[in-house]
Amino acid sequence: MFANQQRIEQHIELLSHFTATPGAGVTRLTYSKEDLSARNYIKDRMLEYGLTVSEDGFGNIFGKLEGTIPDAPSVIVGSHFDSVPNGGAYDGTAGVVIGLEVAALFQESHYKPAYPLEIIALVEEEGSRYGGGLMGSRGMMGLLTNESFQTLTDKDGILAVDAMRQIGLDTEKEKLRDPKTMKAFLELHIEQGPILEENAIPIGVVEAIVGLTQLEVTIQGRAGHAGTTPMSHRSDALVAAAEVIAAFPKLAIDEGDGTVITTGQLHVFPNGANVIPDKVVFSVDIRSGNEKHVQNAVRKVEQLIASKNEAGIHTSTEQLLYISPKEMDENIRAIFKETTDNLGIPYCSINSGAGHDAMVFSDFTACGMVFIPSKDGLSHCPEEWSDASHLADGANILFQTALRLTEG
Ligand code: HGY
Ligand code: MN
Ligand code: MN
Ligand code: MN
Repeated sequence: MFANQQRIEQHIELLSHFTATPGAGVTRLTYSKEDLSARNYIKDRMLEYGLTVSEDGFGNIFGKLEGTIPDAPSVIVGSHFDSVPNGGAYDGTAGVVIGLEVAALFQESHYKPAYPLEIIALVEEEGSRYGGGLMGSRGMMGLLTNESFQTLTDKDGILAVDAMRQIGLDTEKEKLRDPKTMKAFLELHIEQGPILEENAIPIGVVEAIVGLTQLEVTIQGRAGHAGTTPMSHRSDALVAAAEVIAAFPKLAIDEGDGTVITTGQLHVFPNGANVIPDKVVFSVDIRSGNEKHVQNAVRKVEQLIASKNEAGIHTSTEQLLYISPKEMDENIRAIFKETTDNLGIPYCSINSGAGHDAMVFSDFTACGMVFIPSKDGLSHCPEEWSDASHLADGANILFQTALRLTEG
């Protein structure tokens, strides 16, 4: 039984239509109407492939094929279905689609698993609406307090729980997942970098995922008239922020070992062309495969920001997310490699510079990730693209692995 490449391509194509920015990539924010359209499509396919469908109190979607062993833990296959603003059609979605394909192959093969198979579609991995990221998986595993979730708002002040209700989700549903109900988590993802394509290798078996932290920095200055305020009398929040952000590239390079620092979000208040900015809020994303470098970089960034506390300028830094580097499960990596070999597909071992839900689950169950090449190494942009034949390769690997892990 082999993956149906055409069916996979169709899922990717149809899901890409559920975007708030047609013609400018995929923008699918959590609990938006685009989320609802994608959610309904995913749930319909899960039903079509014989799964029992449910959603938890965060809106994560589960499709379950019961096993013959009563109350046995599930082999879970999936990824996230939200996106970055103006992102691509494959980040996260490819992993959900491969999960759907694995379910379809189980149905077509009439295979009765001993351990249940679950397909999962997770919310808010990117953090595009609520900040931080990995919300659906962290929430499932109890890493978000109920209080913090009940008060969570987006940048327009809309409560997450209200946004959930607006698309018909029940916020009172069970939120916590007992790790004892999880046997393994398998995630296919696009590489989002150039390595596989440059080396013409269709499959990467992920060894480890970088550690990462997301900071939110607020710099408070004093508003004033752009024309009448002498330069010597200013506490310009944006100038202070710009001096800090401009120092990040050198700080990352000096830290070395592939450490990266990015400011992707910056909000200026009151944002008037003739007003001296009195407040700036910006993001700082810091990553490295070595936890020491992440911690060093956080400390140096915080010192740099604190050094701006001078006449009229006040700074504050909040850590929205911190996850240490994570190794993928050795046994699953071995099964991926053996399966890929048996299928005659070339592969290499690879590390992930991107964060993934598998980083969260790996503290609770055995996790494995498989990468497929990204065209020109591009991701988080409308040009993001992967070859459907590589998706089919990935589906075959995850199907065979899921067969092995669900057998008694
Ligand atoms: O930021 C990341 O690495 C992932 O795309 N959320
Ligand atoms: Mn189309
Ligand atoms: Mn992403
Ligand atoms: Mn992703």
